Amino acid sequence: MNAPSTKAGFVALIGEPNAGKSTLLNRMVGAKVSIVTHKVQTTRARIRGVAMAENAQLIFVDTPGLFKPRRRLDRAMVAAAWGGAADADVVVLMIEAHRGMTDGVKAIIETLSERAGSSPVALAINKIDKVKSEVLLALTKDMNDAYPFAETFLISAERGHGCDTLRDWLATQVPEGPYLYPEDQIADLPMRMIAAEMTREKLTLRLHQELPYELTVETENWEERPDGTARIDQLIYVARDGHKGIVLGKGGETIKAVSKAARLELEEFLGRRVHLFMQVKVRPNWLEESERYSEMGLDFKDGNT
Ligand SMILES: Nc1nc2c(ncn2[C@@H]2O[C@H](COP(=O)(O)OP(=O)(O)OP(=O)(O)O)[C@@H](O)[C@H]2O)c(=O)[nH]1
Ligand SMILES: [Mg+2]
Repeated sequence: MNAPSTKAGFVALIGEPNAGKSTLLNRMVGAKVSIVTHKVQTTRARIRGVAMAENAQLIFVDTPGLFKPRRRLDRAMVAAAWGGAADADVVVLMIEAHRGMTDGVKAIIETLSERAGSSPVALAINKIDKVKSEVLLALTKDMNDAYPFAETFLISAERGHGCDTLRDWLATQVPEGPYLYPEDQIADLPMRMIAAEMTREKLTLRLHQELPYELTVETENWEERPDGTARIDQLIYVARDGHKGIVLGKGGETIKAVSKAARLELEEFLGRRVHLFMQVKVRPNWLEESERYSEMGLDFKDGNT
């Protein structure tokens, strides 16, 4: 008897910032590998998460949101997102049910067929928990009139509605072939980067206005200790003097709270104790330094185009 055949392929999740791409990736993987906030432009680089659907291995590629870039970092993020779509076996365009066909969505559709090449593109209308079903019917029609989607799914990435159906369909779309990752692997991202992202999420949730967009977090050192704990040192780069004080907070209360929240999440992820240390550094030019981009997993040159 022949061994049951396996399938494996890449599924790119693209869409406007805040569409719920990272939430969907985490749901599909069954663990939090990509950070989520209520703010736009949370994800900065491509993040891969691995999910199994019976005999198919789906490698979900979370991407930064697509928007009109202004700065070098924006351009590198948008290039990374489109690059994810170009490399994928299947593309899922996520939009928000309550926002509908925004100008941003229209702009994505304009270049979508060129970018996706011959890969099928599915539409996932997310956040259906926020609208009435009549809205969904009309939106499904309008979107399919605007683009020949292979299939449309109505989902709530947060609550899980429709996600199994989407996953099962995606499994039918990836090519036959051996698994690309060990079956127990859930992410393809170095732990030091996951740890830095967790801290950046906590900072983004606490800091206001532009500040989250003007900082970056790097894990400088990771030391495994004989007692089974880990000592992790992180650097938070801010662009302005004034920002340092805001990140620290009165009497250091902001950084303390951020550090505690990040540590708890990291301990849960790793299943062991962590000693987390953070330092804030003012580096006015970090947004123009190629090393910062490679640490984030972005291509510095992409920011030039
Ligand atoms: N009501 C509702 N909220 C959702 C749903 N899915 C995601 N969200 C929320 O939408 C916000 C954005 O979610 P993310 O997953 O960070 O969105 P994203 O597309 O990855 O955003 P960027 O990384 O900025 O491009 C978060 O506050 C989520 O909790 C959903 O199905 N329903
Ligand atoms: Mg995201």
